[in-house]
Amino acid sequence: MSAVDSNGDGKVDLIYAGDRAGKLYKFDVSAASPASWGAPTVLFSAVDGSGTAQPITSGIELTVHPRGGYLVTFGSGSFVEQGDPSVLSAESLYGIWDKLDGTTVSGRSVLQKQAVIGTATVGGNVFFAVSDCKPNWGPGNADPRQPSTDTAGCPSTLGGGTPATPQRGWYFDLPNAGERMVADRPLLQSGVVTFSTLEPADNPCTGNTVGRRYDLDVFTGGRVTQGIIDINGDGVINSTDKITIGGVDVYPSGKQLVGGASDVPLRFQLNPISLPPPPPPGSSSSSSSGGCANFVPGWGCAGTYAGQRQRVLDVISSEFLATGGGSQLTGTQLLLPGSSNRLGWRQIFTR
Ligand SMILES: [Ca+2]
Ligand SMILES: [Ca+2]
Repeated sequence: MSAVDSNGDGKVDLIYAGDRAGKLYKFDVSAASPASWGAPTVLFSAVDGSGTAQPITSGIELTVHPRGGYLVTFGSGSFVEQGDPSVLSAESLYGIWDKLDGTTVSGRSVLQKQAVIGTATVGGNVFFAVSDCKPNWGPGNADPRQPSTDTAGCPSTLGGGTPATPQRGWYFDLPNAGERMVADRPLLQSGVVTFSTLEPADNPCTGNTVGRRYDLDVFTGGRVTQGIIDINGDGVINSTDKITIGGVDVYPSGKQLVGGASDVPLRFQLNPISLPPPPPPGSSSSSSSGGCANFVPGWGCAGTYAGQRQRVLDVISSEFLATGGGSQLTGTQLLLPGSSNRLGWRQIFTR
């Protein structure tokens, strides 16, 4: 479930929630009187490629869409009932555009498909690359994410080379049988949405459960075009942290987790940054900016610090089971996209 205060008055206006029949509901609770809220809308019904409903038991995360409305992200799958571990149904990750115009999203036929297009093993770890297709958000403004004509990053089997009719989001079918998204929620930060998936072992006593972590561009469902994983473990993210797919070097879109599966990754800053002090009350930001063109009071020169490495921890018993203990936490470097200056913020309302 995810709740939205769309007008910033401290009161929730919209609620998105899924059910075990694959229904993504939207509740409009913007009216002052609960009696006026009305019935929920089924914004989207998640079904696999064969039309079988996909249960939604994970949390939901959303962000503002560049064309207005919200992009609602979630994954499908179930791991709550006794028989769930042996269910090998096809599950998916989704990004659904709610345009807030009263329309619903009819199905995956109006979504851009993404898929794993290659894997590579580096240092004993399995990394993979996801396609780079671009959803067609329809005619309008100069959105940089135009329909893909890149058949290398978006094969023709995914629609590459043939711009699609206007779409309402993206989907990604999890590649392995039994793989599912049952984490508390996706982690969304700086345009990167991270999903943790689980692939239960047939025998729960073996502990050989696996999972995967997918780091996707939230607005395409495809791969992030900058490095975000330190795949060779040298503490630096640079052009050497690429894998070769079809003769092309690309930054990986995720990693296989052996010996367990992550829940929601935690993200924290690896190296504290020495920031200039905030400007004194009443002064203009430029007085303390030191010549920085995009000084942010209380933070510093955003342009200088954008792109700082952060660290993603895959928490839970995932990888230390396979590695036999040790630190019990396995981290990978994360490099946030560095061209966005302000990376993200949350507004806190007083009551
Ligand atoms: Ca509100
Ligand atoms: Ca590296």
